[in-house]
Amino acid sequence: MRVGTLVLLCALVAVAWSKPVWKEKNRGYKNYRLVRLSPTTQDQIDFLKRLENTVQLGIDFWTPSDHPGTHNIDIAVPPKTYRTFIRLIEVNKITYKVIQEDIQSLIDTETTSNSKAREDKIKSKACESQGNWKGKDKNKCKNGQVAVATFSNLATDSIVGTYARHGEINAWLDAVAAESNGLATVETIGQTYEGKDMKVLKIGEDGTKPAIWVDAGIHAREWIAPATLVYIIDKFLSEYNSRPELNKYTWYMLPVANPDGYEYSHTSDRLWRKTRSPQSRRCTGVDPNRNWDSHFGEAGTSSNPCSNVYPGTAPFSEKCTQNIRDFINDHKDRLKMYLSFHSYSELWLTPWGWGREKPSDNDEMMRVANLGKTAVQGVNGKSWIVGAPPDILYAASGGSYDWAKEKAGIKYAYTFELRPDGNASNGFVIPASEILPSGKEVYAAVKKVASELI
Ligand code: 0X9
Ligand code: ZN
Repeated sequence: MRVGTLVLLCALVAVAWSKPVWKEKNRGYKNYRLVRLSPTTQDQIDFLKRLENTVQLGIDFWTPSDHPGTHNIDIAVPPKTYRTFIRLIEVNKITYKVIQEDIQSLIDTETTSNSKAREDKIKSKACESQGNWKGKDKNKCKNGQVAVATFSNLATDSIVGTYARHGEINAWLDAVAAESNGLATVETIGQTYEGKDMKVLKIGEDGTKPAIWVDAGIHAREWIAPATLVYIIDKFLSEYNSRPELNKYTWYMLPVANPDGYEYSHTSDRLWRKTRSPQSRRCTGVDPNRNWDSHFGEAGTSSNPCSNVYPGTAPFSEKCTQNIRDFINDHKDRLKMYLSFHSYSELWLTPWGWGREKPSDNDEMMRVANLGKTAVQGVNGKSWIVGAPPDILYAASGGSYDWAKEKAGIKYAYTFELRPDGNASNGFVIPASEILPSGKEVYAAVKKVASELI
């Protein structure tokens, strides 16, 4: 037995005696560190793969271990197991750096930024009938009246630029559809495991035009993704009719693809990723981006129900993936493109996610993706990386966009990893001030690629 493995086993026995970290309720992240590792040898990568399956340590790989080549691997580590973790890393001679001392402080900053964004929205709304708000950090409307912010009325007001709750997003979809003069309608495509409505906004007429599907928030904790899609929906509602590249399609937009997980990430655990269906005596949830019927259970998955990349017992074991599958199957003859928004790393992921093989139309996939990348760059100068996950990220099977292309036959299928970039030290937890810049760059990309599909 190698020394690294022996130390790992001893550490696990020690950790097993203490209270398991995954059982915490209303989980906080005080003194959780984000540690960036730079493995250089295959042995080190193999060791990290074993570590990734060691759920007892309570560590959370923000970047999976089979990230190829020279990339960093970021891991959130609880204070309780930090010393054990570092000992394991040092025994295996892996270079590391602590890039965040306290993940809870990131969460707190994000919460404050979101409260501020919500308050600004409400003040702006409160002033609308009185001659407009004076702007950021002001409590007055332009006519001198006080702008009163009450948090009760955000649901049907504009939520653009905020991290809204699932109920608020659903209420907003209903409200914008009602005000759209028939341009948009809401369709409930089913309920989740917990009974939440999954609402899709359809923009444009049904039944005749080719169509494009966009979803966000398959992973619960990737809040920038639903917020970016809400921004894009808002832009569509004002620009669809005047932009030929938009109005030649009917668009189906699902801002929260995993509502149970998304709500749980708001109420109980900011870093929750999976669904919320019970999987074993101790562990809850399936990775909904491993739950699709495309190379199910192969690369980038774990058979441990406690793992963040547990694919479930069978393809489409989850209600949320079933509902999307059924809707897409019902519309697949008209669907030209499938887009799925995730975070983070600023990547434009092309098919396939499951392995290094390339689709026969890979050149066309890459052509359109590179045009999208250029459009993103034109907005805020962000330089996204284009490519297939096994080449630029890591192989992951059972993913939604692979299924959309392979099984539903949708020619253009992409996954986006939104802000921040892979070198950032805040990952999934970014201030609400990033929502509008993210929305603008992704909207530019979506418009561009819509004009290029053949
Ligand atoms: O691991 C994932 O599911 C995605 N990354 S994330 O950090 N958002 O979790 C990458 C998905 C790439 N797509 C597939 N491999 N299907
Ligand atoms: Zn994701």
